[in-house]
This record gives sequence, C-alpha cells and structure tokens, in this order.
Amino acid sequence: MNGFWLGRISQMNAPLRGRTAHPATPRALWARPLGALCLLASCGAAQPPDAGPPDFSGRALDTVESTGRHYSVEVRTWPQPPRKGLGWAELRVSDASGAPAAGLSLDVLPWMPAHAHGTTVRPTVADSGTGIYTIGNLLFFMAGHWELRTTIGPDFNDVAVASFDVN
Ligand SMILES: [Cu+2]
Repeated sequence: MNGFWLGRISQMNAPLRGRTAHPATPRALWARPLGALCLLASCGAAQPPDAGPPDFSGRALDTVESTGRHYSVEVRTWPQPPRKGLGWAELRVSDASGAPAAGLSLDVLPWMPAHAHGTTVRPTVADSGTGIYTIGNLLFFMAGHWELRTTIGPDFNDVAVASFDVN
C-alpha cells in the first residue's frame, strides 16, 4: 500500500519538479513588474481621492487637439490617475501657434461613452489668465472609461475630447 502511494506520488511529482525547475528566469522576470504594481497600489491607497489641494505638477494624462484644430489641450487630473468620486482637472490650452490661450470660455462635460451619460453635477471653471484653467466639481460617479468633452468658446466652439480610465 505504502509502496503504491509513494510510487504514485513520485510519478506525479516528477513532471512537476521538472516544470518548476526550468522556468526560473521567466518567473523572476514577471515577479518584478508584479512587485512594482503592488508598490503603486499601496502608494495610491495612502492618498484619499479628494485629498487637496490639487497637484498638477505631474505629466499630462492626455493631450488632445480640438475639432477645428484651433487649440491643443493638455489634461491633468487630481487625483491622477483619476479615481471614482469628486475630482479636479487642469486644462492647459494653447492656440495653433503654441502660445497659451487665455480668456476662453470653457464648457466642460464629463461623459461616459459606453453608457451614453454625463453627470448631473456641473463642473466649475477657473481661468488663471495664463491659458491654464482649473476645473473643479468633476464627478466621476462610476469606474470605467470616461471622456472630458470641452467646448472652447467664444470664437470657434471647437471641442476637445480627452479620454482616460477612472478606477
Ligand atoms: Cu456609466
């Protein structure tokens, strides 16, 4: 009886041992990005989504050209990457020549294309006078893929559509 089971176990283990011994390098390779992911996750968790004041010093989350090609818009969010709940965005708008575009009237609409809905909360827009606009009261009430649709007036009413995932 013992002999039978020992034999069975060693037979079952033999191919397993061979498999785990071989891919030592691939395993080490994908253990590293996994470790980096865990680090990122714990970093994000330390900061509540609505922690202020907003910090827009990081890299742009998205850079988009407006529909009529009159403007280019760099989009940063806070928190970044954006998370479910109330958040902020900063739009750095430049004109076709690359100069900061100040004094625009922006109408910002958070939009979820997969569900064809926006939000009932109206975002606020603060013009710094230097082509940098701070958007407040951005409510991403669901996780998923969102757009930030910005109509840029008063001259051309171009639309700039940034898109990103909200977690
Ligand atoms: Cu939705």
